[in-house]
Amino acid sequence: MRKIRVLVAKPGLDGHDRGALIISQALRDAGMEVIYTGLRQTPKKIVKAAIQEDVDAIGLSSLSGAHNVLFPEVVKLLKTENAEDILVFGGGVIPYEDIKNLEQNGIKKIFTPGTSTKTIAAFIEKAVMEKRNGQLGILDPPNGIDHIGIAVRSIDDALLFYRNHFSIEVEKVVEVESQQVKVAFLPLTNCKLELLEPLSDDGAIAKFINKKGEGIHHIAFSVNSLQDRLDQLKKEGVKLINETPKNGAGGYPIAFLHPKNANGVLVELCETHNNEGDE
Ligand code: CMX
Repeated sequence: MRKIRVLVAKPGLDGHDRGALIISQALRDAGMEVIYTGLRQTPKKIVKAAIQEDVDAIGLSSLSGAHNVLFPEVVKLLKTENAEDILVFGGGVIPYEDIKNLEQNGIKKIFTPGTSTKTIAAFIEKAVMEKRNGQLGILDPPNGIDHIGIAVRSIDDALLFYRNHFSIEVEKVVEVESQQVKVAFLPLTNCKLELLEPLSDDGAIAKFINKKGEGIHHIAFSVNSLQDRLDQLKKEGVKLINETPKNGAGGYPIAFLHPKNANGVLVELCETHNNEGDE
């Protein structure tokens, strides 16, 4: 299989390329062929080099603040040259307000300072392979929030609030012996609440309540292709609690990520779409 080829380019006037050089080396270490343009390139020169070098992707780095003009210009010129199959990534000092606009204008992903080179390499590799194979999916955001898990001492007591004041009713209650937890599912329009009551002093929920008191225990995203996504997250350097999906209390495959990467929030991923209607 052809190696992934990337052009790392510095458009515009800024004269600092330490970051671009570090990224170039990291992508080489990840097995890619990397061509670096050097400083102060015009979008036209970058597009010409990308086509000549037959690259899969262009990585643009800008610290000058001119990204809003220069990055979309590269995308536009690629289109003019019928080379829009070349993916464009960006990095540098780019305010969050600009990112959405850039990503809507054809930049596949903006990496902000602090992103690990492992994450960047894994993302580019996945995006190029998806493009080559004509698939899309696991680099997209989750489909939504499947549920929010709330640790409570007593489901009956907790329900007084949700039933009496919000008319939210229980759909089903499941006991998970192996985890020593009782789970009540409370469906809302696009999301559920999961009330989690410890069945004994052993088990994760009892441990959580003893340490932190009652409260939000985890947030669960609904995703497609759960195993592929876990493999991708692992490659990107995200610490997983479950490396393979397990069967969740809701009857569909789930996996937990370590809270370390999510500011102390326990994140669960659920692959709900295969089992729609079973819950
Ligand atoms: N919020 C924030 N941090 C949490 C956490 C939470 N709710 N639960 C655990 N952690 C932290 C721990 O403090 C620990 O941190 P360090 O590694 O820094 O010490 C880390 O996560 C791992 O926790 P652990 O208890 O050492 O590891 P385990 O592998 O034994 O268990 C976990 C981890 C998340 C799977 C377990 O604690 C848990 O919560 N299980 C799910 C319980 C549950 O919700 N069951 C209901 C049904 C779920 C379903 O099937 O849908």
